[in-house]
Amino acid sequence: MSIEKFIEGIPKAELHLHIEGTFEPELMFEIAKRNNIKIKYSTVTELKNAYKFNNLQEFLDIYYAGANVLIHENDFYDLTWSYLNKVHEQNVKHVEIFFDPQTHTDRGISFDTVITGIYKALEDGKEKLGITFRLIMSFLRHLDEASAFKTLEQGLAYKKWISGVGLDSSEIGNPPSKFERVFAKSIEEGFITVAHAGEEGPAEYIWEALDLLNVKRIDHGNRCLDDHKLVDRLATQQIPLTLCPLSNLELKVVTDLKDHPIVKMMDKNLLVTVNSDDPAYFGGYMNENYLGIAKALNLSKRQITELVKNSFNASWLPDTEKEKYI
Ligand code: ES4
Ligand code: ZN
Repeated sequence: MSIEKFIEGIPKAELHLHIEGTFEPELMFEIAKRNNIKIKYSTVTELKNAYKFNNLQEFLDIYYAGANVLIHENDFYDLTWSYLNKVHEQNVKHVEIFFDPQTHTDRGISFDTVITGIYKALEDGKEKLGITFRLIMSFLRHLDEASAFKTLEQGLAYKKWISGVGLDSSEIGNPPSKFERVFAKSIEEGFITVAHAGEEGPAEYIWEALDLLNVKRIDHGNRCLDDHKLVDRLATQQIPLTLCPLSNLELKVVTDLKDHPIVKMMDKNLLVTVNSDDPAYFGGYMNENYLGIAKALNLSKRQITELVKNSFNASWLPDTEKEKYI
């Protein structure tokens, strides 16, 4: 069997996905039209041509601009439903997805509108497509602690729907320590914590995420390789890293997929997983991410199977559910 068919056929889990990053240009134009909002670009092609990034910040500027057209509950529903249908075709069985409440509440959209639209689609996805899910509310680290606290307060009313909290957006200059108290309160309230760390930022930020935010997974974590003591810690405790190969390529975290550290990390006994991050912006969903590294790094089917098993292992599914896949 070809490597393509093998990747397509194997049941997969996605653990690092920003729902706002699944906003395909075609849907963006459709929603902008019905909401009477003008997009800076006049055609889908023109918009897609703007997707050329030299770093994380250049991407974030376009990503936040795109999210501006999302106004009504059904916009958030359509965004999520369209993502679920896409990954259903790719044999994705379980998703743990981020949403960024502040991206929307800061422009006057209510927390309820955002989460209800997303959640209803996830419920429909479970019922109609058989995709199980967890939802993670992510704080924007370029904003202040007070704003994160306010967001946490808003999330408390939806505790039943939200499994965890995360930390994303502009990493350099916004260390995990900035959110130590918000995360402590989040844990007190029963949320699991994760954080983006070591994507562009230093290994020190990964230490902080572990020691100050008590995270159960590190999102990205590429830069851990700069610090062998950190690698030891992550390997010994089997803290999962949610890697995003195409994202790393598009944001110039790596210059070529052939240089992607995933195999080096597996060799160091790190619990690494493959994810798509912001697939509408980075040119691929789950299968494209797996295929990208499989080809660039000449991965065997055994290595791909191991990566897939890692994802189910690192997921927040109960053991009885995990066992179906590992
Ligand atoms: C993100 Cl790739 C990445 N890094 C940090 N924050 C983000 N938000 C959406 N995508
Ligand atoms: Zn991310």
